[in-house]
Formats: sequence, C-alpha cells, structure tokens
Amino acid sequence: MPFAWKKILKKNNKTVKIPPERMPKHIAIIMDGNGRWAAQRGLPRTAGHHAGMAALRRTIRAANDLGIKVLTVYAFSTENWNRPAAEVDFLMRLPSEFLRTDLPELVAKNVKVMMSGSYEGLPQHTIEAVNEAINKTANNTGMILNFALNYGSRAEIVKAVREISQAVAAGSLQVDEINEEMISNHLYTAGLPDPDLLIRPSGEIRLSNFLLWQLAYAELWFVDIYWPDFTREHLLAAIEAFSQRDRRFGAIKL
Ligand code: V0D
Repeated sequence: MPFAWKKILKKNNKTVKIPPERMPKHIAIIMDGNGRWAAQRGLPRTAGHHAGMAALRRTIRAANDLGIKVLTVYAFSTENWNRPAAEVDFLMRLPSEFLRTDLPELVAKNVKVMMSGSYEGLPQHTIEAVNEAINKTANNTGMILNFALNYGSRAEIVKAVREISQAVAAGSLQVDEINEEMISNHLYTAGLPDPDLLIRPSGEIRLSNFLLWQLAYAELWFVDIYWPDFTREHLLAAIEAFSQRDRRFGAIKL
C-alpha cells in the first residue's frame, strides 16, 4: 500500500487527506490561557485549570487517534513558581487528579507517559503520582505523552552543558567530540524526535523558554483562543496547515 493517505473526517463532514510522511510525528503544545478563560467568565482561575484539563484529555485522545507518535504538553514552567502559593498548591494536585481518572485509559491505549523537567522543588505527592504513571506505562509502545513539568529550556541547556563538561573534566571526553547529537542526548527529551509542530493558543506569539533547542526547525502555529476552548478541530487545522508547509531545514528547494 504505497499510497495509504491518512483520511481524517472533520466535523463539517469534509475529509482531509494527508500523505503519511507529511503528518507531524511530534507535536508540542503550550497549554496557555486557562486563567484568562476563567476571568472572562467571572470564574476562579482554578476553574480555568480544570477546563484546561478537559481540553488536555480531548487533545490526547485526538492525537492518539491520529497516530501522532509524541505529544509534549507544557503543564508547569519553572517561572510558574512565582504565582501565588495557593495556586501553585492547586496546580501541583492536578497530576494526581488527572491520572486518577485518565491513567487507566492511557494504559489501555498503550500510551507511554514521560516527564521533561526537574523533580527539584516538586511536592512528594506530585512526584509519586507522576512516577506511578511513568512506571506503569514504561513498557508501552504506543504514543508517548510527555509532560513538561517544572520545565525551563535554558536551565535544561545548562544541565546538559554541566553534564558534558563533567565528562571533559574527568578526561573521558574530548572537547572536539562534543556535537549537536550529544547535546540533544543530555536534554530531558533525549531519545525523542524533535517536535515538528508547536501549537500555542491564547494569542501570545512567543516561545516562553519552551524547548528552545528542540524547536530549531519546528513549524509554529498560533491560535487566538484560550486553551480550555481547544478542540480536535483546532488540532486538525494545525496538522492540515503543517502538512501543506514546505519544510526546507535551511536548504533551498530544487
Ligand atoms: C493546568 C492545562 C495535567 C494546563 C491542563 C503541575 C494548566 C491542566 C497534568 C499532569 C495541569 C502533569 C503530569 C502528569 C500527569 C498530568 C497537569 C499541571 C497542570 C501542573 F504526569 N494537567 N495539568 N499538571 N493543568
């Protein structure tokens, strides 16, 4: 079957056909706008985070149905520690809340849970919830669901530089042996393909210290809605646009 195009049915009953090699393998999403979504409705920010969790659940299901290999979602940045303590406490309970309801489905669907970020500073109960999901899905071979949690891209690069420098200082590595692949292998995302597509809702047009190294060649898709309103149709629109873009990786088209 050389022409097994991916046929995707949209809500308007139209079908999008995408050649399999034009599907993104790795999609990264900044789940932004939850607080503003709530404020707009006169609701507490916590209601926005809960609605954001429902959007996350929909998006995981849609990405898995589409055969996406890796989905990375930005759940908590190292900058988010600057929020009021009560909000941080609330957010830190969301991993266990989410996994209590959704881990059985992830296990049934052969999804593998990963975390990109630092364990430092996370409450013990959060670490336990995340580690349980990682351990229970460690041998799964389906979609990788990668939670960027307590993640900051510059700190991640500093970590990689330190680890590589240690090897140089110890005499086990020559400076001229350092290359891009080695740096990639010292990031939290080691072993994953780089994201092909970054989606950022909420109207902000920036990267906010997310996957700076890994996004070097990614297509960027900004959508002017808040994350809790994100649906499968928004995901399809991003994938459809991605499939029509012509990625040159710095080379010229012949
Ligand atoms: C709040 C929208 C799931 C973004 C989604 C700790 C803002 C809901 C998780 C989660 C958050 C994290 C790790 C894991 C399983 C689930 C999550 C946070 C916030 C910050 F292994 N949703 N979610 N984590 N929100």
